[in-house]
Amino acid sequence: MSALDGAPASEHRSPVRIVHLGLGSFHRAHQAWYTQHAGDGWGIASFTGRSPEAATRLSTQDCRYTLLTRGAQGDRVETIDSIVQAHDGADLGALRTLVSRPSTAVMTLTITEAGYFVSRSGDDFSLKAQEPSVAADLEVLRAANAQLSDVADGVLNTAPARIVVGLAARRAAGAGPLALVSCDNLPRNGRALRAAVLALAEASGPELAAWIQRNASFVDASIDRITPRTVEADREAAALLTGHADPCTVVTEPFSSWVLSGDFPAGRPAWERAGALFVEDLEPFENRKLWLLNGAHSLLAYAGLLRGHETVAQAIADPVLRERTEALWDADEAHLPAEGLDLPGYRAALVERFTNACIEHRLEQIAADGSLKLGARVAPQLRRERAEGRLPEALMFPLAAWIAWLSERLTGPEAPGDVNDPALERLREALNFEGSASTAAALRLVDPVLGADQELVRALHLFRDEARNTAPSAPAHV
Ligand code: CS2
Repeated sequence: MSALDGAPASEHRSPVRIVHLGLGSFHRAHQAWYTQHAGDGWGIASFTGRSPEAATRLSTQDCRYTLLTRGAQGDRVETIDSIVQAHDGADLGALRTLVSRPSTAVMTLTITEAGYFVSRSGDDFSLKAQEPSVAADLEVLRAANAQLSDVADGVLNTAPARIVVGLAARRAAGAGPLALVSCDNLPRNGRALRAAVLALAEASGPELAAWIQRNASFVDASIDRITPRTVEADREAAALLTGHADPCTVVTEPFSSWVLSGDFPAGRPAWERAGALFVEDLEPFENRKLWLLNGAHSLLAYAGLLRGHETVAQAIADPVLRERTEALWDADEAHLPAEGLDLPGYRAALVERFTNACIEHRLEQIAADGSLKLGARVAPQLRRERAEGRLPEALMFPLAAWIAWLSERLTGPEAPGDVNDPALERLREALNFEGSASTAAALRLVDPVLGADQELVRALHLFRDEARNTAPSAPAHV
């Protein structure tokens, strides 16, 4: 039996029908959970992102792991075994083999906002071909043979390029169409993925790109389940309930949601049995999630860290930040359909989810990659407001707090410099400009149109000091 055949023959494991890229905690708490609860025997082969470590660890325990669900009322544990294989993301051989099997019907992805390398203008996305990691992948694909079968393990940097290699093998094998489901917090994530994959495939030749256009269905999806990084205390809590230690334990909240829009030409699990929703028009759902949940998360992260908080539960319990959050939600609501989304219920549920102190969701974790996240979470509504000539403080506040937080970490001789963002060097340069030029340069990295809006930049620059001054001198743990 080859390693790709999965579990020992003595025990039944589901056959691989899904290939996943991004073997992180969120994948294990979300898509793997839905696939298991669909109950129709679909197995997942999961590939890591940058390092092979998670795959090695999970493989040593047959890819089974404990999911610890922490509600305000208490903990629940269950064993998830829908992931049946775990691989190093650099292992293109395994990827080719699995993607080129006709039985593989779906590819899912959790590669983070930073993994797509696209910029957006209206409904059009284009690949950031100048980014060094993308440019290097384009070069590799250009130089390879038509099937991309000579691209060696470990040479590709980006997930979309790895997908292109997998799809080239599927085409060569005549294995037919499949669906690709993006599970990252980007608006129109399926389209973003399509743009990145097609542009990279073009480098290998027009035939491959044309085949992908005809055979790959790029599904848009809005995904939701708060999944903080697991800490030792979570592993201990899980071990007390299960009676055995599991280093691969994942901790999550009781709430979960998955809304999808698109075709599955080779079939899919009955995810709706586990609560997934299939809709024609995803936009209202994805805007509700990105603007209300993720927008508030970013607000709480930057303003909360400035005010000395460490977790979402601490930040939302701070009356100043609760008021800012409610004001943000009021402003968001003006741009969401009044019918069909149960916005009052959604907001009430968010407060409950954020207040769940059993989930230790670190603000530092959310604060990462702000230059990418804010563009999806607050820029679209703010652009609409600017088109009407308004300067809504409620929507400007998360941006002001972000810039104030960046300036605290990146400027001055004592600056700690601990900012996690792919645009870190450009942010550092931006924040060191004089006066409002610094605000303009930082804002341009989030959204070029907003960054060129002089009136907004002036107002935001003044407001940024106010955001900083809301920080009390001593930590305000509540
Ligand atoms: C968070 C999200 O880290 C972040 O930026 O806002 O990961 C959030 O927890 C999830 O989208 C919840 O579904």
